[in-house]
Amino acid sequence: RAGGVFVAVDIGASSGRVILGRVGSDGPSLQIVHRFPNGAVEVDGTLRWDVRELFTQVLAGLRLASDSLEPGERIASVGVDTWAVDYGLLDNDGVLTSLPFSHRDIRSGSTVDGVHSLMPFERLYEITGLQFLPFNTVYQLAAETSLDHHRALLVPDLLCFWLTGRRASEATNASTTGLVDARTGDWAPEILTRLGLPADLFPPLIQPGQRLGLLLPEVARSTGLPTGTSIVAVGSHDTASAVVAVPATVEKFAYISSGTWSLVGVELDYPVLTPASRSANFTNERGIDGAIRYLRNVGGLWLLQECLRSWTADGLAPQLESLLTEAAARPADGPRIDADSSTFIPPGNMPDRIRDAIKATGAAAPTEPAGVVRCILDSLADAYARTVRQAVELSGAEVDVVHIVGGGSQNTLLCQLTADATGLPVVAGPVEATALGNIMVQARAAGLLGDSASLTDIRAAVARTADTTRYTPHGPGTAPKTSPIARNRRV
Ligand code: LFR
Repeated sequence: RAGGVFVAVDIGASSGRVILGRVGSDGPSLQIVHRFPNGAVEVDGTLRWDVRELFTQVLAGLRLASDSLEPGERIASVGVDTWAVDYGLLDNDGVLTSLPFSHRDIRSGSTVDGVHSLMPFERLYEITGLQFLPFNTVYQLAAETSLDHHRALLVPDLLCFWLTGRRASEATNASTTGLVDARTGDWAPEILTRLGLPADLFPPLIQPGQRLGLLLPEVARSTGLPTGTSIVAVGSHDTASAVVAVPATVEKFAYISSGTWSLVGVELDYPVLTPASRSANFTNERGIDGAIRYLRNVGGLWLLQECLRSWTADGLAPQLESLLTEAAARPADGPRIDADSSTFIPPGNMPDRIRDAIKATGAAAPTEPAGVVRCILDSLADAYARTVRQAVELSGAEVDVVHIVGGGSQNTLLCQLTADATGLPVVAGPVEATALGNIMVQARAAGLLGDSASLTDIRAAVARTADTTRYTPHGPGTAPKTSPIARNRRV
């Protein structure tokens, strides 16, 4: 089959990338053409996303992508993914009214009780299967003073609107709002009505693989891309795209998409909406082809990123590599914290908050940065193992191997600690799984993988070229491979 060239715009909470993906018969290969920093900005004491600046970076990246083509190549399509949950509000003229709030803003959480008084969490979970996170879109919307004459677009949908002039809600990301029915995959009228939200607050859904539209003429002009270039919907929730590109070669796997957040779970073909799943706070987010991403958010490398930021501000000039080497040399039975705790969600003063959390467990807090780093990684590995175990128990899925993709897959200490804590082999990589998932969904839509290519086929293609490292567990770990529930039993 002939090959094709695609562009992934992939923006995470701490950095963005524009990537050219060439997909040939031997699998995909990536060329990063543009990287830029991202992070919430402070505006009048609130935490916002500077989406206008992000859009400028997207345009710069598209220009670089166009300039990086080899003779004879053309870009078949472009896909956009970012983190989930956060949204921009547009007025009647389609103009953004203010910069979108970050889910790490302190307003998150303040509306939870109000929302639950209109609709108890039990009922919300029964419909959406969405884990409780104080910043889910449904709670953020409740903090808006007025939604009259407003429309909302999740961040990647907003960027796509600016690229094409077309509004749609991409389905995987919509499933993180708390407003989508886990069974139908569509907006849940009962929730919108009971919470007094306009039925048309968000536009109708579009599925990954569908064509959203063509680049606006002014975008084409400023980027050098042909006016006929398509924007194709991908798993615009970065985690959905990352899970597409887990290079699994067996059916029974768990995944950890490890970046600013860690998303830990399994893939199912049915949602699990049981009270036990609700109590364990597992989520049923939508994947590609209607797959369910049954997972839980775990604190993630945010803890480490924030510590590095604090130490840098204190003039310590921390070098991550040497901190990790020192951390690896420390004993395995050091202190642990609850990496899942919502107290770690907002930014600021992370080393002290971690030390306080350690002291609260009765253990002595490390004085050296390497001790804090080791505590973070031990705690993350423990949380990964606990979460894999729970996913197996609650869903009935079986797990033979744990895949770690994303930035965390480069952290050899974290990967080994995860193998040790789970007692399962860990396959780490690819680091750019999100961009790969974004590109492979476009490649399939372009007919490159055959008409009926399944997720398994996509993963096999990714595995052919993916750069991975295998970690073998030392010790028994804690994660059972199978649960007492028969696999594939609908729960
Ligand atoms: C990861 C992620 C998570 C989501 C969090 C907030 O980047 O998209 O899946 O829970 O960010 O949007």
